Amino acid sequence: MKIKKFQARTFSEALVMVKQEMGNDAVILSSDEQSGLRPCVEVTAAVDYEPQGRQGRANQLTPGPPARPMTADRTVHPAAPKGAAPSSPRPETAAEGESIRQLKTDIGELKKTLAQMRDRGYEMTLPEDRRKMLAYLKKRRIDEDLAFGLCEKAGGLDDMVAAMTDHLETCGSIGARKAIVMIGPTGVGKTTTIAKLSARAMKNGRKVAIINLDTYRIGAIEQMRIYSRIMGIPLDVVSEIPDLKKSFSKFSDRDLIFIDTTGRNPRDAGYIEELRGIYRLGVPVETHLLMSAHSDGDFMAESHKYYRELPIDCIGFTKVDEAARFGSLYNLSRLYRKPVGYITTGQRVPQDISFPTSERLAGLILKGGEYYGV
Ligand SMILES: Nc1nc2c(ncn2[C@@H]2O[C@H](COP(=O)(O)OP(=O)(O)OP(=O)(O)O)[C@@H](O)[C@H]2O)c(=O)[nH]1
Ligand SMILES: [Mg+2]
Repeated sequence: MKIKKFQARTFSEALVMVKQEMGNDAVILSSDEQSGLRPCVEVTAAVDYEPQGRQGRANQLTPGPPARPMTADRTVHPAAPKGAAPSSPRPETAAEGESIRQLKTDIGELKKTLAQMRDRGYEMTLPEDRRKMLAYLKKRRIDEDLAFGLCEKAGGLDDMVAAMTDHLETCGSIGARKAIVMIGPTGVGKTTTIAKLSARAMKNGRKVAIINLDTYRIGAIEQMRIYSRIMGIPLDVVSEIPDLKKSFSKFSDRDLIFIDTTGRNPRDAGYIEELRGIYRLGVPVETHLLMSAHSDGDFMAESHKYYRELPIDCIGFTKVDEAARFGSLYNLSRLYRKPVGYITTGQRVPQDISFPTSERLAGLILKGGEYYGV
């Protein structure tokens, strides 16, 4: 076990130093705040040191003849020709095999316990009021790392709203480019949001058109046909990305063209590559990624791996009215480092959409739906 003291200006800085030097498995043993002319924090951390990685450590702990590599027992056939392996190991006895399995289970348990201790250890380094704040943030589903950053600077709830306001960026306006493509997982509300945004744009005197890009050929265009008919907006349906160009020419007299895409699982092979084709057409396109505020946090974070390959300009959060916690809005806008364009708060077209300031957004995330009126 390696034990070391770290000194830094803040706990976060000290924790970053611990992580950098000792890795994620480090455990905080103690912490101390030192006042004076140069106030600082001192954190003592420990790590169960593993110079050769997991396998190396398992070998060290394995009973039996010294330096007998466990992997050789499994990978070298007893009948292998001489010289095929560095040494010819004797087969593992049943009792040895059982004790190795037991040791592996114990090590797994130990690692889990260490990880829990580490998380609790980080928390324990905080003064009481900040610990309460951290619990408040976690309850609102704000990612732990971000929560640490927030409660380090903030004294009370209003300070936290102010700190979060500084971190959150919102779009001043949308539709700066001629075309807006709406992407996002299935059923998040892409078509409905386009209807809402189109209605607003028309109210502001802009001439709008809609293209339904149905490359998956699921034929789900009826909903959009109805919206376009009611609002008197021309609609084109395209099933191959290169054909988009023809639609763009057709709508050359329009100020704004919305492109509705078919919802797909971002993990689907080829989906993101297919969307990339849009940007090769040489038409100025603004990309809006829609995410449902009540989606599973893990799925949202995982889908970032795929969507980040696209030139996203802003994020729209839908179904805010159905969410109980709003931490994902903060987590995702920080993860993508993109501004929030709008939030949608219901099924009604066109009214259930709003364009909050960073401060109102921070209020929603930290104080809840009642504060925002949803
Ligand atoms: N509660 C609530 N429902 C919404 C909101 N936005 C959309 N919906 C509903 O969500 C459902 C799916 O909306 P769509 O607009 O069809 O979603 P989509 O992303 O176009 O779906 P796919 O094209 O199938 O991927 C519909 O029943 C919408 O009325 C919202 O802000 N709040
Ligand atoms: Mg749709």
